[in-house]
Amino acid sequence: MIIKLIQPKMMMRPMDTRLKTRMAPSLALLTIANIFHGDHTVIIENENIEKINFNEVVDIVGITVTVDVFHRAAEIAKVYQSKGIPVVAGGIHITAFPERAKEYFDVIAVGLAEKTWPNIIRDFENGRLKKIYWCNHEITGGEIVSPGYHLIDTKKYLYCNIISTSRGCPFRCDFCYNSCEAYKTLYINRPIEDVIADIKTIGKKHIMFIDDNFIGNPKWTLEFVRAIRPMGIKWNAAVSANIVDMLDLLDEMAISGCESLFIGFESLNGNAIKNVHKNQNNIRKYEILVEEIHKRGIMINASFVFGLDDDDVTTFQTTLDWIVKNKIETVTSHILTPYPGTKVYDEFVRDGRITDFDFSKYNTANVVFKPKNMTPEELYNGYIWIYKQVYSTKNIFKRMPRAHKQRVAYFLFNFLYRKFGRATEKLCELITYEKVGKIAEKLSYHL
Ligand code: B12
Ligand code: SF4
Repeated sequence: MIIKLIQPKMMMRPMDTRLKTRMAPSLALLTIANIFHGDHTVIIENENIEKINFNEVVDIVGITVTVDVFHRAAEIAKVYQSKGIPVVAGGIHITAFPERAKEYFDVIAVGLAEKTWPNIIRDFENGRLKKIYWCNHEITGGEIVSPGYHLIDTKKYLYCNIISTSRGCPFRCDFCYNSCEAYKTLYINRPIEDVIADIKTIGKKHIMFIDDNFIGNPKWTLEFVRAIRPMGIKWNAAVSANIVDMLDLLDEMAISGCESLFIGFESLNGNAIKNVHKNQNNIRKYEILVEEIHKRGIMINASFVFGLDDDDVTTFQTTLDWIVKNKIETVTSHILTPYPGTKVYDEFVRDGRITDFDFSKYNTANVVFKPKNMTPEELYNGYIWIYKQVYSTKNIFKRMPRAHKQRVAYFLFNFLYRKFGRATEKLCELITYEKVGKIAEKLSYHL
């Protein structure tokens, strides 16, 4: 059988370049491709990189869907359906909000493909495809399938050393997909030996763990970082802010090669944090958290969300001052976005606050709801303003890390990726994304 797996074109934000769309391959599709270990012919197409070849002969199509690409996924499905080829949609958005998807796709796969895809393919072969397949999360970490890393065309990407060590998150922040019904009970770690096997397959000295929360199960994390320490790799991951209460774990993470941590600070306002039930964040400990991480030679990518009900126009300046004062190495900001299926979405729908139901705008760079203490324009302008301020030359120098060994990575990311991304994009087109990624990796992590 010939199976085609598609990642639709993502919706870029005003500050994005092709460096973002070429950043990494889709682990979801590589995982699905590996479920049958070569029993079928699998073609993976990433629309961010190449045009979809609608003329290729295929038996069934699978599309991975995040909210921003829902509309595009439906368009792609229509073309295949007109040729009589069934289309299966799965992924985070489909899992969080399956109802609306039913009318656009032949099959809806809710949850992890490890539990739905084998049944879908079996039923398709027997001519008995159902409308909806569920993975009810009775799945163990050991059942998670390793992505088919051998299938990646590495020339096309900046970075391919990505590993997922878990699924889900133990927390349920109101704006996150983890607050959706289908994810409420999902949090699993993979067996340590499976993750180590992935590191060996990738065979590189720098790895990015792309879990929602690398310390969701601190006991697992401690055991894991102790196990990878002898491998001598360097790594980055995302963790929740309560790591401030786990300094021993942070010590072990630093010793095992941790270079940088992504943390959802979200807001400097305690009420805002409380109102979205981000209970693991204690704003009174934010500065200690930053200090403890920096003290261990680890850089921080701080994530903030703007437009929470306690935010107003002063929030942007306050946040910028804090970022610069605390020498935060990189910042990711978002406009609050009511992802369908989340608690925030349900509340906003109930209160009539959603102003735009066009999901292609749900990429955290558009105001799609009525903010409480700002106009939509003030929120949008503040979001653009803080990005420009954080990445102004003056503030890049002000935020420069004290440790000399971190400065190359710091300047490469801040200047080449963020500030002059368009020039870097041109260089990538000339000498390939892979080469630019490799040079940056070598220089940044002294590999
Ligand atoms: C890595 C990552 C990226 C990379 C993407 C690299 C790539 N080529 O895919 C980059 C940095 C480029 C990126 C960009 C964006 N991202 Co992003 N990203 C992630 C992250 C951290 C990991 C994704 C991943 O690989 N997971 C591991 C895989 C194996 O898990 P999975 O995708 O869930 O797949 C499993 C199941 O869902 C299912 N499945 C998935 N697809 C399919 C398809 C079929 C047919 C079937 C049967 C099953 C199935 O089976 C898979 C195997 O178990 C997630 C958070 C997360 N936990 O997933 C956010 C996440 C997916 N991103 C998100 C967002 C919002 C974005 C952006 C819009 C951000 C922005 N402001 O620009 C953009 C554009 C998104 C896009 N269209 O791709 C949201 C999506 C929210 C939503 N409701 O849809 C997430 C969930 C983050 C969050 N917590 O809010 N992202
Ligand atoms: S800690 Fe992060 S990943 Fe976990 S529920 Fe909250 S926002 Fe989502």
